[in-house]
Amino acid sequence: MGEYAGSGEALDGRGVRVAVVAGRFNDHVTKPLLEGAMAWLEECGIDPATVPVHWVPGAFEIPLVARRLAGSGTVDAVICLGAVIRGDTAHFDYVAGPCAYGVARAALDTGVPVVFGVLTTDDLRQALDRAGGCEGNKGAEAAATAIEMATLLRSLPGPTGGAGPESTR
Ligand code: INI
Repeated sequence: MGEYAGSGEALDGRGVRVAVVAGRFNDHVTKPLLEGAMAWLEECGIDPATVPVHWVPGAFEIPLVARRLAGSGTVDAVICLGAVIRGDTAHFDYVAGPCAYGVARAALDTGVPVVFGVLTTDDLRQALDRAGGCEGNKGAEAAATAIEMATLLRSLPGPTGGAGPESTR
C-alpha cells in the first residue's frame, strides 16, 4: 500500500470509491496532476480504470460538479484538480477564491471529503514544478489526502456522508 511522504502511515485505498473533477484550462498542467493522482491511487490499491474523471472548462466550474458528485451517495471522496495561474488582470482572484470556497463548501454540505488539488500560482513555472517537477506532484498529494480523509471519516461517529441532493445538510 502507498506510504505517503511524511505521513509515516500506509494508505489502503481498497474499497474507497473516488471520483475526480479536473479543469481543462491549463491542461498542460492539469493532465500531469491527473497522472500523479491516478498513479497514487493505484499505489494505494485502487484500479485507475474504475475512477471516473469529469472534465470541466476551468477551475471556476469545479465546485458545482464536485458538489453534485459528493452528494450523489456514490463516492467516498472527490479529488479536484485545477491550475489557476496569475496573469496581468484580477481574473485570478475571481477564479481561485470561489473555487477554493466552493470546494470547501461541497465537503461541508455533504460530509464527503472534497480535496483541493487546485494549484494557485504566480506563474507557469511554479505550476509545472508542482505538477511532477521539482516540487513534487500535488495531484498525488490530493489523492493521498482523499484516501486518508475517506478512511478517517469512516472511523468517526456520526452520519456518513454522501447524502443525496435533496438533503439540506
Ligand atoms: N481557469 C482556470 O482553471 N485557470 C486559470 O488560470 C484561469 N484564468 O486564468 O482565467 C481560468 N479561467 C476560466 C474559469 O475557470 C472559467 O472556466 C471561466 O471564467 C468560465 O466560467
